[in-house]
Amino acid sequence: MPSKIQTIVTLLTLTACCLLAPNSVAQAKERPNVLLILVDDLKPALGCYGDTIAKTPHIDSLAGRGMRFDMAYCNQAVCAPSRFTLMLGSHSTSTGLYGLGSQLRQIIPEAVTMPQHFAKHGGYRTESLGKIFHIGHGNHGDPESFSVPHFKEKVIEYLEPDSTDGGQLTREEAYFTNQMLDQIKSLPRGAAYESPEAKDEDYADGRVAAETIQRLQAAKQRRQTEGTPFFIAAGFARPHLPFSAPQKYWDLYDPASLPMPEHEALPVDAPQVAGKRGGEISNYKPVPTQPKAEFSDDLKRNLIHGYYASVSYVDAQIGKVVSELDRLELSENTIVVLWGDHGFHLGDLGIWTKHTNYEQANRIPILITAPGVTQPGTSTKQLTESVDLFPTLSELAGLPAPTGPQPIDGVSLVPVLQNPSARVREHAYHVFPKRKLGRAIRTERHRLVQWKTIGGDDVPALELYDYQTDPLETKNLAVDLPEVVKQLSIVLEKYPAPAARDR
Ligand SMILES: [Ca+2]
Repeated sequence: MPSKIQTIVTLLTLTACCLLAPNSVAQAKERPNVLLILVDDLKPALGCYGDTIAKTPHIDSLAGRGMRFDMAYCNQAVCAPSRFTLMLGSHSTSTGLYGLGSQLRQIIPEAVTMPQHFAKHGGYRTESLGKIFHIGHGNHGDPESFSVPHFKEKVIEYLEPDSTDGGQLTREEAYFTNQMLDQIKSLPRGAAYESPEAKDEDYADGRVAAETIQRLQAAKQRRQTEGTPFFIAAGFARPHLPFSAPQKYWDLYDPASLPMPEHEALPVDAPQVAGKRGGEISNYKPVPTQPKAEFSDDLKRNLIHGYYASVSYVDAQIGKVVSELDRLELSENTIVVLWGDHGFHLGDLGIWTKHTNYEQANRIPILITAPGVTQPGTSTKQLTESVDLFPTLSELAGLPAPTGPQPIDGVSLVPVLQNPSARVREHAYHVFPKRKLGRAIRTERHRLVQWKTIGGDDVPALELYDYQTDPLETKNLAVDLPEVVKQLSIVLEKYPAPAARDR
């Protein structure tokens, strides 16, 4: 038996160790858990964002617990680069990670991603399920980021034999499973949508929700017995194409009352490089394969219906996960974030999917509930970027701010979480690389896009939109409003020269 003095000395030593080691693993028992919910291709087509069509009761309820960000933007409107910006806190122009096939560890071998930062500085056990880092197009995810092997699930998935011409490997399935990448066009196209009588778990997102629930249960046990906080990233694939969702979610909508695109022409006087026709959508049947072909009204309506049905399907899966968090009494010490990796064009400007610098492809939902920090049912119009989540969550968890080695472009949103009027950004910055790189500055009122070859001396092509007078981006006003162009160009000039594409 130790003497009383020995016990007191031991206790004092332990206390001193804790006091001398702020932000250390020793404090892990006090740290909040993190549940990061990532949703593929989710624009703010949600009831909580004022969409009167969307049936999204569970995400709406999640929004009611904390703060909704009304002017949140992704940093690049396509899966892989957008997810890198989130996980690194770095713009793609800072890293060169612009492509679906860009390899993080080849370009920045020692990068410290958000979950790595949480494990290293906070003693977190970090887990990932479903679509987190992009897998496909030559990418294999980032196993280094997590404490345990990734729970991998499908992105492209069909149950109906007709959707795959009787079970053949289709183009997008091949892309997302890293098969036949140099022969994609020789493969048949899969269906753009299907609506079988099926259970939630018959598709990937239902299985990701079920596994996340298991992981939460195990994490609760671990927290109780070992004190280990968790960082769980759960990634859902819908509403990414194909719109494969059980029939019951399609039945939530009356196709006749769905909103059809209001304005289907590209903006007047916009540079050709900025627009988009064909691309990803053309890899699905029955979409016309000619890039300039018109879509029938039926096709447009089915695609819009499929998007909303997929959003409702995902909403139900997220509801199950959040409800389990409550049942396990974890909500009071778990930060919950919902993030869409980029927006989505549903025929507006005649564009489908993403890959542009326009509003619909770049505005995203961000919901943050931080126990003890956010107030229920709050919202903010402060401009926000994906890169901000890494420093924000680090600060909320009492961890040091991220320092790289990758360049950190994000700023902490904690002041905004405490006060929705607090200002941490004057604008949001996002980019999209095509033949030229388009770099955009979005303020509350305007968006300037400058299209220029990386490292080239070509005269930049400019776009300017005024969302107060022209919310649908019908006309490029760059020539009409030279003073605004000048002012926003000065802002853009302050950014570092963009990293090369072929790094
Ligand atoms: Ca995506």
